[in-house]
Amino acid sequence: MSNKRIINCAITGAIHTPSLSKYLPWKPEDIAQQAIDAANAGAASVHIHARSPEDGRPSADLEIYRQIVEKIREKSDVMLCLTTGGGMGMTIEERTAVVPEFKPELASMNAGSLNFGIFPLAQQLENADFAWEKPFIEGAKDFVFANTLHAMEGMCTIMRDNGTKPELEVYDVGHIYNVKYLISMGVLETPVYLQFITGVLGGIGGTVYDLVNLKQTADRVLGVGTYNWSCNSAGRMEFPMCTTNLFLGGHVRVGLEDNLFISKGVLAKSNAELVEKMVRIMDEFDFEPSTPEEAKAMLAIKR
Ligand code: KMH
Ligand code: ZN
Repeated sequence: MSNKRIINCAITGAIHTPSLSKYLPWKPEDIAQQAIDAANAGAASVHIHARSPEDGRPSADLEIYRQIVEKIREKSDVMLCLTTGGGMGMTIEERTAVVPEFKPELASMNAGSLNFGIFPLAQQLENADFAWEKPFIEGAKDFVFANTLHAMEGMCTIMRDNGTKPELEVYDVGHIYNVKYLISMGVLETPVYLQFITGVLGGIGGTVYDLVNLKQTADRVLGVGTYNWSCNSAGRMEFPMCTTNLFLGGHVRVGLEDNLFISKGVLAKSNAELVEKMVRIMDEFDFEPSTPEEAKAMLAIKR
């Protein structure tokens, strides 16, 4: 087994809000700069969401994406993984428009529907800087993140037609069966790239048992050798889960989208700081971060 592993860095997301950490980037230039710094620290892929430059609210505005994408592409050869998960309340069309527009190497493709139970975060938003933050997070209690089979087939087709590899966001074992269906429909090509997202209330938990369950289900349902996989976990289990996944043969995702802390009670000052910690852990166990070129070869990205 090679000792090279891909570090994916999820820069800002659409869940954490500005008042939860002053280090969460939300202006386009800050999102781009943190992505460039994360790449310089060892990330081969950066996962990008756009936010309003006025108040940090998740945005589907292609002009904001353009500012971010152009700045990163100017300064770095890191792989771009643009979100098509978007943010709560966006339509599938709004979410997917980034793919034909920017033809990124990777785009997230959420592999099923789920409840998205992030509402407990609202307790930390009593004195939020922006009025939208608390109601937005509270709204998650009555929100289903809808990714129907019809929508997923459509999104995969758009990605296939634009030469973008789907990074398949798998939040639970059932989503692996959805991936099998999408392969059988000819809209996904093997080897597929799975991102096991653990620890979201509504999906699978964030424990080693859950990770092994996902891996074993993928081996059985999709077949060994037909997929590559990475993992991440919401909150404090980010580093334990990523470290475990290295030994299973998988890749890792860190970043402020999933986890705001560098250690117990200490906010990470940047995405690069989280990537640097991952690189240190990898080095301790003789793993090496792959370059973007090596990552493309591993994931069979032709662009
Ligand atoms: N924020 C993650 C839990 C996406 O952008 O498409 C989900 C995510 C999905 O990364
Ligand atoms: Zn995301």
